[in-house]
Amino acid sequence: AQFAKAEDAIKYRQSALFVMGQHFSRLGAMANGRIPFDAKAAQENADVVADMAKLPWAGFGAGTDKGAPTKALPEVWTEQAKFKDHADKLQVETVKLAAATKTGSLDNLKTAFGATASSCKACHDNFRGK
Ligand code: ASC
Repeated sequence: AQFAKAEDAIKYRQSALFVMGQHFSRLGAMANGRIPFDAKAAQENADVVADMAKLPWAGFGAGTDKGAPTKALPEVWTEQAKFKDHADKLQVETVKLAAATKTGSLDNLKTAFGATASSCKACHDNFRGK
């Protein structure tokens, strides 16, 4: 296994998701007009989001349902194919998001941000508890 103990796997996946969320919310601020659109910053943030989107899944291995505080629901392990579909979808959407930011178009960012946020939400609704 990649992790010495379940606690490390849980911290690892939470850390990747936290970093992703920080960079994703900067894109959201641009997409929603809370901060000015900065094409270069958008690209940099989207690249981090796409990189981070690859990482959390290795931290959801067998036996990592407990070992540190976690909101992950048991369905992560009992519905693994469905969980993987969500993880794969996120990665597809974040690659599209990164590509959209490279066009320099705020409209493209808005569209791709919305699609990516839907993918975040779909997985949270099914696999993340309170
Ligand atoms: C975000 C964020 C999420 C998603 C989700 C979309 O900005 O941190 O988890 O969007 O809220 O509904």
